[in-house]
Amino acid sequence: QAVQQGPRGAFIVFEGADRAGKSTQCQMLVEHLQASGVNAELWRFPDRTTAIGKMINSYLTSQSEIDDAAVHLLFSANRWEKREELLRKLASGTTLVVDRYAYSGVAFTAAKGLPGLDRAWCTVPDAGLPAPDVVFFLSLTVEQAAARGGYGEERYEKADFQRKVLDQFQALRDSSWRMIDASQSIEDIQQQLREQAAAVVARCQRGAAPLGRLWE
Ligand code: NYM
Ligand code: MG
Repeated sequence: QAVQQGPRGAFIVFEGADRAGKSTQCQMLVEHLQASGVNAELWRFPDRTTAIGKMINSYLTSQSEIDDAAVHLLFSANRWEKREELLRKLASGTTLVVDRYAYSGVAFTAAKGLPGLDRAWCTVPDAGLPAPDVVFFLSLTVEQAAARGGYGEERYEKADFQRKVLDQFQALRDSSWRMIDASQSIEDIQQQLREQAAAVVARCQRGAAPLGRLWE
């Protein structure tokens, strides 16, 4: 466990189905935080740069087939392998804005509806990971996503599957979640995120919020 000296950074996660605008909003939020003098970094899961991440990338781009349970564990392992660095960054005062986390991990696998791979099973590998201080859930229906030009070419980017993913996300909501209507303009969404993020960053700086653990 990293020793904390001085105020810790905030652990901010973005979740949502594909095409909700998470990457755009994350990028804008990090730039805004940095411009306001907050030490902040943009992270994303899956982190496709590691050895495990490369296996995940090959699966998502359909260059390889991996057993559904096995690939679920790879997505989780990809978070565990970044845990130490994540804790170190937060302890040293860096705020992390993270594009997807374990909620995506559970929602996408559970949406497959496979026997044995229900939501309860899916949460087990991620239990005990650092819990985010806040989860911004960018909420967009499949119809709204389609109206935006639809999905890309990667595995999972199909309307029927995304509907099931949204159902799974609903069941994973907890008190850390803030629901954001992602059908608003980019600027309006960003404004709300900035206000809410500022409050979370301030709370962490005051030391008023110990970092929790996920699903324990
Ligand atoms: N995804 C993401 C999972 O299936 N499990 C996970 O644990 C995570 C973090 O990967 N369709 C899925 C959701 C996305 C895909 O994510 C790639 P992105 O943000 O499009 O690179
Ligand atoms: Mg995507």
